[in-house]
Formats: sequence, structure tokens, C-alpha cells
Amino acid sequence: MKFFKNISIITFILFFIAGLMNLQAQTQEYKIDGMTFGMPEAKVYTDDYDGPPVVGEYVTMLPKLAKLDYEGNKHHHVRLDTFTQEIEVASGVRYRAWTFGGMVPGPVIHVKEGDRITFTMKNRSDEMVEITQPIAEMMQQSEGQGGPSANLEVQASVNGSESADPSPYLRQIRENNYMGTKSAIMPMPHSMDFHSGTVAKDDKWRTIAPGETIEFDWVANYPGTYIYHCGTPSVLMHTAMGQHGVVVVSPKDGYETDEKVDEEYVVVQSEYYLKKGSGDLYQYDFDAAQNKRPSHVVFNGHQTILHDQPLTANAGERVRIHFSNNGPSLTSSFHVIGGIFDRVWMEGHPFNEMRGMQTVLLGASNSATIEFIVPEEGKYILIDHEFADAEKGATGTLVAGPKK
Ligand SMILES: [Cu+2]
Repeated sequence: MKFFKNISIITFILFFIAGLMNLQAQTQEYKIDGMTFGMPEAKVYTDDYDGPPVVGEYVTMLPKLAKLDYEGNKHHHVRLDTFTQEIEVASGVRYRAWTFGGMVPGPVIHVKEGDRITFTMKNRSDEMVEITQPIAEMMQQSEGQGGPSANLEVQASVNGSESADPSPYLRQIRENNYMGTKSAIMPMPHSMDFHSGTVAKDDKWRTIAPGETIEFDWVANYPGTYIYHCGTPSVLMHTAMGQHGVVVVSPKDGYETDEKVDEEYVVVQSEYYLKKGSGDLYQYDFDAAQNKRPSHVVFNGHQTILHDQPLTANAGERVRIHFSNNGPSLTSSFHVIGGIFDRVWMEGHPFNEMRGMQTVLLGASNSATIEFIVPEEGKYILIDHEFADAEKGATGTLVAGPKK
């Protein structure tokens, strides 16, 4: 009897060790050329979180980019929930968008090369999510459920300051809701694919059902500006419906011109494929999307936003724009009328430098960090020099004041 008992204990210990080894195999990180690979397995779970749908101190609304106010590297905790919002994309054109964080494109996430990001996303497409109420109210609502307040406390303590705003993005939407967002429900499976991450897609980018949450880590191994988008089929439809945004990964040693930059902006080009629906709302046009015939090609999600709210600078200043062509399907020939790009870093990597460019050609999901010196006081038009796209909306304005 005692013999059998010992055998069962030994068997149990062997299984326990095997289990540990297996766990280790899944979470073993390794370095190549200073970069980190081998992220832990993604977690997928269900909870009753109904707090702020966007959390992250360095997460902002286009065309803003958060300042990175820390030395060395940082471990970020970022939440971007995915949910439906009715939005305006041009005067009189509204549709029910599938969003990351409530607008199209989604928020700009700013990190530094080498930073680690713990990312959380709940699929709330089956829920009315309100993004215009004060964050304190959202926290109160979900009080006692553990998730959100705990998450935000972690955020504040990670930031090392009690007063850090856990979600500047939500505050910015409340102050400037140019899409006139309204909650809506359209239950749908979704996923998140960060081009800035280097991971196994069948694990981290996996599709989650309405009500589910996914959590995974990635390390920003390469500097540059990277699209993120939903990777759930039809990827064309999910991206065109609004599920895309950018991550800006600043190089750890900076760009050569960092000290000389006066204004820094983020501009994203993308297409909508919409047709008039039965009511007042527009809806997705499958044929147009398949045939690459967009109804609107826009900067920062709205046909006139960069004219209604132009970028600003002064004569003689150096302006940096992180420009991303999020597609989903067309190329962009980005140009600023009256300016020449002093520097262009293709994909935003400081080694990919070009100088004196008039136009930057970007395929779908390509980006560039560009700089130009504002020559004199006046208006400068940002434009996709593929004029058919410009006439569908891919233009914006930079208003330059006098030389200081
Ligand atoms: Cu999706």
C-alpha cells in the first residue's frame, strides 16, 4: 500500500515539474541584438469591466503626440477597448463605425524603442459605450468591480505621480468631439494586430468574441510609426469600418534634429467605402471596397477636420509630422504645397534617411517621419498628390504665423 502511495506522490511531483517546464517554455524571453523576443502567452478571459475604454498616459487623440517625459525605458499599461460608435466622417455623412477607443482612426500610442507594453482590449461591441462622460464618473460606475480602478491605480503608481491623467485621450475627446460620437451596438468578433509588435499572430492577434478580453505583452523593438488594425476576416472590411490607428515608437537615441523641432504632429491617411443606407446613415459598400473605389479618402478620419482645425506653426520653424498611410488599400503620395521635406525617415527609422523630397510615396501600412521648415507666414496645404484621392478629401491645412 505504502509503495503505491509513494508511486503516486512521485508521479504527482513528476507531472508538477513537467508542468513547470512547459510553463517556462511558453514564457521564455530571449534577446537578439538587444531586442526582446518570446512574449508570454496571451490571456483571454471574461469579466464585467465597464470602466474607461481607453487607459494610458501616453495615449492621445490625433493629431497630438504625448511627450515622453521619462529617461530610459518604461513598462506601459495600455487599454484600448473595441466598440461601435456612430460618427461623422464628412459633412452630412455618418455611419456606425467599428472603433478602437471610439473614433476613427483610434488613439495614437506613443512609446520609446525598448519599452514594454502590457496591452488589454475588451470586445465591447455588444455594449453601449459612452466616451464623453468624465473619467471620474466612469470609474465610479465600475467601482467595486475590481478591474478599472485597480487598473488606473496601477497606471498612476507606474507613472509615479498621483495627478497623472490616466486617460488624456478621453479628456481630449470630451473637449473636441469633432466626429459627434454616439454609442451604438453591433456585436462582432474583433482582434488587434500591432505592426509595432513582433509576436506570433495566432496567439496575440487572435480574435475574441463580444464580452471577451484579451491581454498580452509586446516590446517595441524597432523605432518608427506603425499601424495597428483589426485582423479578423474580412480584414479589409474591419479596417475600412474604422479599426485602425498608429503607434509611434520614438528611437531610443532620438533623431538628429530633435533639439530643433518646434511642432510635432501625427497625420493618418485612410479610406472609407460608404454608400447611402436606408435611413440617414451611410453603410459599408462591399463592391466599392473590393474594387478600391473609396467614397472618401481622408486625413485623421474626417474629410475636413484638418481644414476646420488646421495644424499651426510659425515661419522659420521646423515641423515634424509622423505620417502613416493606413489604407486599407490605396497608396499615398504625400506632399506639402509650398514646402520641401528637409528630412524624411522612411517608416520613421532614423537609419532610413532621405533629404530634399517633394513627395513621399507610401503603400498601404507604410509610414514616414517627415520634417520641413516653414518658409514664411501663410497657408500650406497637406495633400495626397494622387489628385483623385485629394478630391475625395485627402487634404489638410497648416497655418503659419509670422516669424518669431
Ligand atoms: Cu474587427
